[in-house]
Amino acid sequence: MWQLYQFPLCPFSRKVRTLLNEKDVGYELVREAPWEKRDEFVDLNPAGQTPVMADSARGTLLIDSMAICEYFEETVDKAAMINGTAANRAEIRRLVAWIDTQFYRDVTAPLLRERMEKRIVHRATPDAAALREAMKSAIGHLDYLDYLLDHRTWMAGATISLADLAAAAQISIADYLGGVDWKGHEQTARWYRGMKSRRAFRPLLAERMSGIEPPKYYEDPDF
Ligand SMILES: N[C@@H](CCC(=O)N[C@@H](CS)C(=O)NCC(=O)O)C(=O)O
Repeated sequence: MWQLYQFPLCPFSRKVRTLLNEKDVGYELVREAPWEKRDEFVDLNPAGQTPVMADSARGTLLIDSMAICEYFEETVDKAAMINGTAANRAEIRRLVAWIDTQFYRDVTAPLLRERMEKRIVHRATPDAAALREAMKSAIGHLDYLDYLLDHRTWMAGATISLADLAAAAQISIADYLGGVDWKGHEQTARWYRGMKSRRAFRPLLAERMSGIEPPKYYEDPDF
C-alpha cells in the first residue's frame, strides 16, 4: 500500500491526492509537519518537503509532487491528466509550473506563513501588510485564470488535466485561509464549483487543520 506523507493544508499534496483519487489509486495518509524537520522524514527526503510517497513492499520512494504525478500518469492508464498532442501536453505542463511556482510564491505560501505557520510554529500574529499583498496577488492571478476560462472549458484546453488539479489545490488552500475574494471572478468561480463537486476532490475539503477554521462557504459547491 502506498503511504503519502502530507499535512491537510499542503497544496502540493492536494494536487497529488486529487490525481490519485481520479485514478482510483489506493493510499494511506501519514501526517507529516515538514516544519518539525523530523529526522526520519529528512532521511526519506533530504529536502524536508511534503509530499513524499513510499511503498515499502515495492521498495519505491517518490519525491516532489510533479515527479509523483508523472509517475502515476505513466503507470496508471485511467483518467489521463497529461494528455492530447505534444502541444497540449506542453500547455498543461506550462500551467502546472505557473500555478506551482508563481501562484504558490505570491499567494499560497505567504498565506500559509502568516495564517498557519506563525500561529502553529511561532505563536506570532500575522503581518497585515503581507496578507494584503497576498490577497492582491490572488486577484491578479485569478484575473489571468478568468481570461483562460473565457477561451477554454478547462484550464489547459477542452478536457480536464493536471493543470485543473494543480489550480484547484492551490486555490482551495488560499480559500481555506481566507485569501480569495471571489467577487468579479465569475469564470474561475464557475470552474471551481465544478472542481468542488468532483468525487476526487470533495474529501479534501472536509479536512481541517486544528486551530484554523476556514470561512463558512469553503466546502459549499454552490458558494
Ligand atoms: N516542489 C515541491 C514543493 C513542495 C513544498 O514546497 N512543500 C511545502 C509544504 S506545502 C514544504 O514542505 N515546505 C517546507 C520546506 O520547504 O521546508 C513539490 O512540488 O513537491
